Amino acid sequence: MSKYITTPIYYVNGEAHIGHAYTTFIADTMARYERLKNEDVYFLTGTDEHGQKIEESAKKNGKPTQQFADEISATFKNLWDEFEISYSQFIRTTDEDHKKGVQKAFEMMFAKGDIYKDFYEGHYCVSCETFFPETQLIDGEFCPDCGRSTSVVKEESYFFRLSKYQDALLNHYAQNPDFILPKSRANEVINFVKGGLKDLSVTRTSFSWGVKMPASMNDDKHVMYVWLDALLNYVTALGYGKDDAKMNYWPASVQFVGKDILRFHAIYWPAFLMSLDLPLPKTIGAHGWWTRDGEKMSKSKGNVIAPKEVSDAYGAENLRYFMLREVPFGQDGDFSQRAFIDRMNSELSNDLGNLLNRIIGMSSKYSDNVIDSVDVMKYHAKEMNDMHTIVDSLDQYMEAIQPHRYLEELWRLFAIGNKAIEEHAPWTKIKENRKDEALATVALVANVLAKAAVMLHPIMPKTTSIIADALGFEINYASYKALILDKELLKVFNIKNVPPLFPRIEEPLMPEAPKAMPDNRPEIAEKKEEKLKKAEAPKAEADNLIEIGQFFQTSLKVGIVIEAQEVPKSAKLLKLQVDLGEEKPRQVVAGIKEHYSAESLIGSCVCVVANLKPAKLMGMVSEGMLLAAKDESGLSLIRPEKPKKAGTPIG
Ligand code: ME8
Repeated sequence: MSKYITTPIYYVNGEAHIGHAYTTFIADTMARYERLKNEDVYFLTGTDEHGQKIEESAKKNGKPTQQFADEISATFKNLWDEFEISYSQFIRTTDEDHKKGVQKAFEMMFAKGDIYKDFYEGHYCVSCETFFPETQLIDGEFCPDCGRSTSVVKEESYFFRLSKYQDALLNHYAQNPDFILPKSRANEVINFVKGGLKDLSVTRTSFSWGVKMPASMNDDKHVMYVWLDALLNYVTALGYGKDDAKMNYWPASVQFVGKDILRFHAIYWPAFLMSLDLPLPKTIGAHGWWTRDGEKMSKSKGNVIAPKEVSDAYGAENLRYFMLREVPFGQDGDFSQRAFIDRMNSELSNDLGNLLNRIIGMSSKYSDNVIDSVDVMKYHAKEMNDMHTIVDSLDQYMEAIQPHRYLEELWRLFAIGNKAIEEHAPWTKIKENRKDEALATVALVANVLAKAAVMLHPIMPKTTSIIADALGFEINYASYKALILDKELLKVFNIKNVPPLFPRIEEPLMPEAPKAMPDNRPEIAEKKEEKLKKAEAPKAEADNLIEIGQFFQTSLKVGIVIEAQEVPKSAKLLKLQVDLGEEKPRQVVAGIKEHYSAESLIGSCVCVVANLKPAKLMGMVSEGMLLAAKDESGLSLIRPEKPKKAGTPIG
C-alpha cells in the first residue's frame, strides 16, 4: 500500500523557526518509518506564496512579490535540504501546474453548483487571511486568533457552499474516529461545525497576488482566496488538474498541521474534497505549539529560534530527537536549552552513547573486536524475550502518531542493555575464566543496539547509520526484516571503533533568549488566554507548572482608582487613572464597563499588573492591567481584603 504524507506549506513572509521544523521533522520521521517498512511513500512539503500578507511583506522589504517569494521559499528548501528532509516533492503555490490545478478545481466546484457569486462584508484579518464575524472579534475590532487589528472589507466575492457539507462532515467525524488525531482535538472541530457553517468566501478583489480565476469564468477582477489555493496543493502536487500522474497516492495517509490550522484542514479541506468527489485523507495529525523558555515566539519579541542556530550548536538529529521526545504529540511544548541539554546528556549520551562505547571497549579487550551472537540465547533468553516484546510494541505508537511514546518505549531497550552489563559484569566473568558468558553479554548488548538503531533510524537517520556501521550492517528493509520482523540475531562481525557520538554538554551552547515582554495588548492577552483555556479545558494544571522566578517576573501592585471615565463608542472599555504610588497616576484602559460603572470605581483599590509594556487600545495608551475573575455569573475585580496604600506590592 502506498503512503502519502504531507506538511503544511509554509508562508513565505518570514524564515523558518523551530515550530516549522517540528512539523517537518514529524512528517519526515513518519515518511522514513514507512519507507523502512518498505512502503511506497510520497512525502510532500513546500511553500504557500499567495495572498495579501505575502504581498505586504514583499512591499515592506522593497522587493517585487515574486522575487521576495522566490527568496524566502529558497530559504525553506535549503533548510530542509540541510536537515536532509526526505521530501519527494517541494511544491510552491506559484508553480504553474499548481495554479492550473486550482483553476480546474474551481471550475469543478462551480459546475457542481457549489460556488456562487454574492457580496461579502466582514472583518478581515490580513495576518490570518481570514474573515471573522463581528461576534468573534475582541472588543469589536481585534482578531480572535492573533489579536491584531482587523479591517472592514466589503467586496464582491464567490462563495463556496460550505454550509451544504455540515452534515456530511459531522457524519465523517463520527464514522472515522481517527480522522483527527490526537482524538482530544476532535471535539473543538466537531463543536465548531455543530455551531453552524457559513458559506465561505473563496475569492478576493481587494488585491491581485493570487491564483487568477479560470478563463472560463470570464471574471478576472477576482483572485482565489489563499486558503482555497493553498489547501489544493495537496492534490495538485499529485497532478490533479493536469495528468493525475500520482493521484494513486491520494488519499493521504496523514497530513500534519499545527493546531492553529486544524480548522482549515479538518473542515474546509474535507468539504472541498467532497465537492470534488475525491476521498478524504485518513488522518489529520494536529500538533501543539512550541514556546521558548515559556514565552510565545515572535519576531517583535526577538525570541524566535532558527532551527539552524540550534542544529549548529547541538546537531540537527539531536534537535529532532529532543523535539519528538519532549512533547506528547498534540500538546504544547517548550524549548529550553536546559531541557535540551538534560535529555542529550542523560538519554543520548548516558543511555545510548555509553552503551555503544562500553561494548566497543570490551570487545577490543576480550575478543579482538569480534562479536558473535552464538551464546546469546543460552545466557540471555529472558533479555532477548523482553527486548522483542518491546520492539513488537513500537509500531502501534508510530501508527497512532505518538512518537514520544515510541521513543520512551524504545529507550527501555537501552535499559535492558545497561542492566545486563551491570548484572553480568563481563569483566568479572573474564577474570573467572567464563569468557563465553562474558562475550554473550557483550553480544546481547550489540543486538540490543542493532535493533534499537533500526527502530531509531527514522528519527536519527545519520547517527543510527553510524551505529549500524560499527555493528557491521546497514539499515534498510532487509535488515529491518531480519532483525525486527524475523527477530534474527546479528551475524558474527568485527565491531568498529567510533568516537563518542554524544559528547556530554556542560554549558548552554547558544546565547539565552532575550527576556521577552508579555503580549503588548493587555486586554487582548487576557481574552486570548481565556479563549485558549476554554479550548484546552482538560489540560492538567500540572502540565503548565512555572518556576517561582517566572511568577516574580510579573510586578503586581495595589492601585487606587482616582479617576474613571467611559470610553465613548466602546461597549466594554473604561479609562481609569490609577495611583500606584508613583510620581504620576497610570492610565489603564480596562474592558470592565459591562460590570462596573465608572463612578463606582473612584476611590477603590484594585490589583494591577504594573510591568506590562504600554499598549494602545482604541487609540488610548494603557499602562497596566487590572486583575479580575470571570465566570458565568459575571466579572469581579480582585482587590485586597483590607484597603492598602497605593503601590503596595502583591506577591
Ligand atoms: O499556516 N509551534 O503557514 P505558516 C509549533 N501557509 N508549530 C508551529 C509554530 C509554533 N510556534 N509556528 C508555526 C500556514 N508552526 C499556511 C498553511 S497549509 C495548506 C497552509 C508550524 O507558515 C505549524 O505546523 O504560518 C503550523 O501549522 C505551520 O507551522 C504554519 O506555518
